[in-house]
Amino acid sequence: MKEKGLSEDEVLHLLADVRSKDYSYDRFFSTMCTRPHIIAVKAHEMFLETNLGDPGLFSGASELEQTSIQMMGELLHCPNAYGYISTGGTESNIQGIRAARNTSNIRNGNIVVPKSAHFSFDKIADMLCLEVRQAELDNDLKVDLASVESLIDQKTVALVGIAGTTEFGQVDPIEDLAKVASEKDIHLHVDGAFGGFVLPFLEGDWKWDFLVPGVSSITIDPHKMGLSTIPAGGLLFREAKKLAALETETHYLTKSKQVSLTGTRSGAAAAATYAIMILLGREGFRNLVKHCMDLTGYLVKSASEIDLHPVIQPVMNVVALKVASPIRVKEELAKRNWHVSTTREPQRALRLILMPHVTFKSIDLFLDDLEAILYS
Ligand code: 0PR
Repeated sequence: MKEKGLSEDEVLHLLADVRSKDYSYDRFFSTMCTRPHIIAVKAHEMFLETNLGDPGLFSGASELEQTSIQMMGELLHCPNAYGYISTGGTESNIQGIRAARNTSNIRNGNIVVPKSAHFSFDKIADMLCLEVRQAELDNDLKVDLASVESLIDQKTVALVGIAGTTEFGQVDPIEDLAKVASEKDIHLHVDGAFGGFVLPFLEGDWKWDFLVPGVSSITIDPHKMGLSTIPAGGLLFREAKKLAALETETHYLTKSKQVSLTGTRSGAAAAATYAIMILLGREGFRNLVKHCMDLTGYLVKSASEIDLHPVIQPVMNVVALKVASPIRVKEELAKRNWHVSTTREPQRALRLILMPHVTFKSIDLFLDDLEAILYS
């Protein structure tokens, strides 16, 4: 830090300069985030200085957090859900499993996750000292129930199902997992970080949330398909005692107990999440998801015209396209300022997320470049 500071204008110029080095969302097919809705940005700004780490000082922000959780609970068929606004899917997954472990009375336990689980579960293994057992997937890339059952033992503290896998957007057979979990009295955590704001608005009769008896907790991220600002995650429990299992005594704060992983945390994310949900309503989200699914259908159809096909028929707005040498193709696309990612072996493919910032035009331009890379 220099002795003498700069003028505000100089600082802003420097910031704008650096910001111009960031790529634009217009060129992203790799991300599960998107530009936040303007109302979310405004709400975020209004509540930026609030601190939910000491909620008694910010009862307004705290009220918005509770209302956001209640609205997400309604969406997931449990209006009386207990939870909090976290920093994202990783924190929600960590805390969901921590609650399961803390209420189980099992030491040196394990959890059974699908092989398709997000890497946040690797962090969980390390942080919570739990063995993470990976269950096989079936041909549709859903978790295989027999494999899950074979991995469960006396030390299993939680099963995990995914509603919208990171790489393929697939939904695990949550009802089947819930049956097994209920029979064995094991916590079932559903990772709906991505699918949480998609499945409730998708056509079809999806049974994956608290409507299914046996689902104990759900991760749902407002900063993905919820159009909220980063960092906004949601963690919801069916029962109060699970949330209570995360409590730490806080002694000198305005509330005597805290459930979040972080201490000081802005109320901005809660306000942004609240604002977007009341602004759009279910109808607005339904339209948004329909738009993303239209983009998805358009991409799949247009790709098939250049003989490219998805690994699985997309369930939500995630497409994994089979191409030769996906990593090389990804690098070539990056040279043309298109940002995609690839799925893992053994189904290595180009992974494309059709977020609201994508347009029909950008799909056309992208596929023109992809065709040129592949065939010329
Ligand atoms: N669970 C699932 C199913 C996820 O897909 C993700 C993240 C998480 C949990 C963790 O969420 P947080 O990243 O909010 O902690 N899925 C994306 C991924 O890892 C996140 C992402 C977002 C990646 C933007 C890249 C990017 O540019 O692929």
